[in-house]
Amino acid sequence: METAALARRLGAAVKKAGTNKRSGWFTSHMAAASRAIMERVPLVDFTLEVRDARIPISSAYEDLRHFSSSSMHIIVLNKMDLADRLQTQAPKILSKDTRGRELNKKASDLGIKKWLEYFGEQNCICYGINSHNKDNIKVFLNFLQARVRELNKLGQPKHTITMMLVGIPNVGKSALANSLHQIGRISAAEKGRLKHAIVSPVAGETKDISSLKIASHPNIYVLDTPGVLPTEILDAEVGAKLALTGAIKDCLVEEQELARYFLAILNSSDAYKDWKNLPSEEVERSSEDHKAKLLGIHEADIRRRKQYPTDHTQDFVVRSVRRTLFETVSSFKENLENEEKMGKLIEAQFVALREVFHVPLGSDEDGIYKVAKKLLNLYRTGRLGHYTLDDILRNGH
Ligand SMILES: Nc1nc2c(ncn2[C@@H]2O[C@H](COP(=O)(O)OP(=O)(O)OP(=O)(O)O)[C@@H](O)[C@H]2O)c(=O)[nH]1
Ligand SMILES: [Mg+2]
Repeated sequence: METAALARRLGAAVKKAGTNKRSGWFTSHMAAASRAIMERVPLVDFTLEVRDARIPISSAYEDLRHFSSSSMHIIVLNKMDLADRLQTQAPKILSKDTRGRELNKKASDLGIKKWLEYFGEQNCICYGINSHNKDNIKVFLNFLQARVRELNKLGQPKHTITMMLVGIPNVGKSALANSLHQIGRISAAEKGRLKHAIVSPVAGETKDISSLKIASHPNIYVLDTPGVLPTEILDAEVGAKLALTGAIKDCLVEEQELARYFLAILNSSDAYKDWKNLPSEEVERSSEDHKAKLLGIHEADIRRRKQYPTDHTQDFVVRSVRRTLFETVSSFKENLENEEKMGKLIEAQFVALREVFHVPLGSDEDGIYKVAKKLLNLYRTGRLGHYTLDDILRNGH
């Protein structure tokens, strides 16, 4: 199938980029960070392994594979808002402690979802969150404090607890550290300046280990660490998924290839079917003009509004992209299981999207690159559907 073929091609590019000593993704900096992290594992009270909820298996932190079923190791599936909602849902606890059974049952009663169940079956403590959601973070903080109370019951109570956030690049470790720090400190009514870990959509932004306080009585600190990838990514499909979700810098693979891979995923999914009843562009434009007139907005203002990009224009673009993707896939009558046919549809989509994104007719390569970048940006911010790219059945072990 075309999706698999594109994944293999992309995965091969990822593998090749990794082995390049000067410009690859496994830098000497990453090697040093990996050593520093592993030295700290025995010293901290908990390790929170942050993974990307869109790829719960492919985003594992290799060095910690053997620790994952320890009660001091918690797998945090972050970016739940971007993953398939039918597979991962609101945060629910699956714990293997003495109360684990009860929590497990409660979770499955609520229809909780296959990934959390999967990790529960592997005897792993797993938690799903969206680091940008305050309510999520509050519940997660309570969960962490409950783990600390449990730990303190086991031995001499500790007044200072450390939790180290580890993970591959770009999974949201720093964003999570900041949210826990902001919310934890506010609820503890502590004064003093808030710290800020650098958060960036580009992988590999955190360079050093830093500590942020997230609770008092007992004092709990999280350590934010740089993202680390394995020295080699042997599985091409894993490499492709890491590149698409942003764990590997885009400049190391081609954006065009990433966008093609995304389109193949979208075309083989059901997500686009939700965009069936979007109003046509003409209807949308005339209703906008009508609204503006009712509000007494002058014609010249309407023109000016259309000229400058605002959030409103952005929404308009998102709807046009969705409409275009829906129309191109649903009117395509050939077999998408066939690699060549899928390729044909994807190229037609690039042409159609060029118009939607107003990419001027320049050189073909440049135009495709611009469309690819814009499309990837919309996908990565969750505006073109929610996809979980890993599969339990195929990867289950
Ligand atoms: N939609 C969504 N985006 C998130 C979430 N958490 C983090 N992000 C975004 O993901 C990107 C990466 O976040 P970071 O916190 O810098 O990731 P990191 O793991 O610290 O990355 P490195 O320091 O490079 O290893 C940023 O653009 C964040 O805004 C989330 O739960 N949902
Ligand atoms: Mg970071």
